[in-house]
Amino acid sequence: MSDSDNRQVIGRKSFAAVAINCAAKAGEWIKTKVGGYSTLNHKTSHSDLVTEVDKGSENLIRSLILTHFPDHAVLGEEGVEPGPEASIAAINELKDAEYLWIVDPIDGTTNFVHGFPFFSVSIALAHRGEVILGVVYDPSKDELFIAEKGKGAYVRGRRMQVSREEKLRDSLVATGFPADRDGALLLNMRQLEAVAPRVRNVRTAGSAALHLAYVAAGRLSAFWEIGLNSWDIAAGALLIQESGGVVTDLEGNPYHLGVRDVVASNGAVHDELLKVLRSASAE
Ligand code: 2AM
Ligand code: CA
Repeated sequence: MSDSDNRQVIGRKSFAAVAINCAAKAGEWIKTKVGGYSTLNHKTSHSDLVTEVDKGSENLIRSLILTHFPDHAVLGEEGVEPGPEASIAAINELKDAEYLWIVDPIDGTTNFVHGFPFFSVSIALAHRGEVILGVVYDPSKDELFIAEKGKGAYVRGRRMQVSREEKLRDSLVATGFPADRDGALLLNMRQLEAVAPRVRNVRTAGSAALHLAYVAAGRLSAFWEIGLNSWDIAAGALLIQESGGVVTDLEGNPYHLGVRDVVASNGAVHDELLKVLRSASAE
């Protein structure tokens, strides 16, 4: 490596430092806007919301990333047309980029709009299709969850470990109610009907990224949701993998950037949960 290359590397911030900076800055700003947003628009349905704060947060994150890494690609929720087709096309187009940042500027916009303090900023970095860095920041609790591939996952400076439940009957499980009321929501209701009697209890708090972070931290045994987008899942999936858990699609295939129907768990209850979910899909 030449001297000039060396100087560049030394002067560069690490990927993790940039991700933390982006999530913290955006999160703190979002928190000041709870109850104070001015424009509320609907995307695919009456329950699929977006505000100017989602867009401002994404702009802030995008410009910070590109300041440090002008050659990297950035995929953000607000840069993609609403609806599953555009989301699938966007990730397909970008997934093989050398470096791709995948950003959800507010995950849990409905909660943000209602002042329910469970929303997050989710930022992942993929290298040729593999997630190598994930940050989920919860500004309401000032909790930052971070994982780097092969280096573990941390919250508040402590290494995270998934929970130890071995059976669904001892498990606290979360799901999310999809915005697609005529399709995904109906299947989700059948799944809920199958899962609820078999677990200790079910939670549905409204931010997929934060639910995934909670599985990583051992606060939830498992989480599933259907019809999600890459930016809801990418960072949280790495948090779980680096905390000893398992992330798959509904069929049990390992997580990849194209997964939309996600099942995530501590590993021990994974097969049991998949079986129950499959029985509901088959009905
Ligand atoms: P969002 O707030 O970034 O939109 C709630 O069940 C979870 O589903 C949240 O993570 C939310 O992310 C996501 N979500 C909401 N509407 C959605 C839609 N139309 N398609 C996919 N995911 C959606
Ligand atoms: Ca969002």
